[in-house]
Amino acid sequence: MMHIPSKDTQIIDDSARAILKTNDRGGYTVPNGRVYPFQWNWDSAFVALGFANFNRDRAWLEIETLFAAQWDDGFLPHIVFWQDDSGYFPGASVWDAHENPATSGITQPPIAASMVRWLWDSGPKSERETKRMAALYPKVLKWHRWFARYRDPEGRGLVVATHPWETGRDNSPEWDQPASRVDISGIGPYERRDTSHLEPHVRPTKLDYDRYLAIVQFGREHCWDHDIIARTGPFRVADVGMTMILLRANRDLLALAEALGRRQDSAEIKAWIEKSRAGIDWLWNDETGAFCSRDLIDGRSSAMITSASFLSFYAGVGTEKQRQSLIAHLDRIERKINWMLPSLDPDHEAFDPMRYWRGPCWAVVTFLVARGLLDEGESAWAERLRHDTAALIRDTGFYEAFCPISGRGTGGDQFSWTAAMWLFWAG
Ligand code: 9YW
Repeated sequence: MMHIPSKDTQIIDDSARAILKTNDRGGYTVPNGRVYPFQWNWDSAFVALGFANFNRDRAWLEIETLFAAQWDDGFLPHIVFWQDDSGYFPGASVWDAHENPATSGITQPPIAASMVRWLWDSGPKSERETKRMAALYPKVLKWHRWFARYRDPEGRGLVVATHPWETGRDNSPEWDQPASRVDISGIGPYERRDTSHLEPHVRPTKLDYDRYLAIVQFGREHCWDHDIIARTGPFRVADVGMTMILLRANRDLLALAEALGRRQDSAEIKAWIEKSRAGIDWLWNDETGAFCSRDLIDGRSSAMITSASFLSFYAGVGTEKQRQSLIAHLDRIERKINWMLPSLDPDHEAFDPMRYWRGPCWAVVTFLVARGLLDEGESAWAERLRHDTAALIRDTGFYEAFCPISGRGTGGDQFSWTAAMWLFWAG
């Protein structure tokens, strides 16, 4: 591997800020100008933390703009198409989900509540910021009510993902089996744009895309009726990542409700938390010794250890024995690669260190896992994850993700959420 000498932290800080400014489209930030020219849901939440480093007003605005696209029923889309751009496929007309603004019809990991709490807690708690927090609070609550109403059809306290894109971990091998029953016979010809910006070997395959589009087609044919989609759609998986993230987000929302004196809401949020804490054990796979996603159609566990498995620390769940098992996995994984935290267990046959969510390290998930480990008293591990993320960025650049073996960048560069993670945490 070519080793670029370490640069001064100040220079990297400046580059990170410059990336956020360059990707700022006025009120929202694109993840990457070429590859992802719209507003993405969980990206914006992470990006807000990056802006908080130098422009708190802009940080709040990022989340406010995202919630300006909330549907009447509380749903918050995964993409908001504020402007047209032919550089991304599938665009607004393929989704045909919502107008003014045009949006996609699926959601993404519900992390915004946690970011609102972080933002407010880390600030001066001035009247102005408290007002902004208080104005966002009911919108976030409405989104979480939407999750409780639509995304737990079996009442297990877990989150069902209805599309791999919803999980934010698009082509994780966890979805290979559940997506294999998606009927792709009705997919006509289409032109991908991602592979004209990036090398195909770092992206999801054609088969993955056929399935993604067939599931979009199902949603469109059912006029994005989320009741129908979550009960009868072709892809329904209890996602370990979204479930852990929502559990933590509900705890953060509860803290905001209490700060605002919203006692009735507190009782409702506490009930969600309790239900999830009790239900989460269904995701524990005893043979694998980890929390894994589970297909709701055939009830099977993925039996795969992914970076999302370690979000149990972030969610604050797991028995002592379960935690020990997960720490033992970290010890084992660490010996197999050079940079933590890979998105898939390197001992798994599907491990592919450059291909998106099948191996590369993603700064955002690593950050959440590190945060959880720190909260749970595993500070040495938390520091190791921070250190590795900082080294990857310092030596390679602000890539979308990184190879855990060579440290090379993979996916887009000048990436907003990687810059944000440097500013808020790693740098
Ligand atoms: C795509 C924007 C998004 C992230 C996802 C990531 C990728 C979009 O990019 O998905 O079309 O491949 O998987 O988590 O929000 O950065």
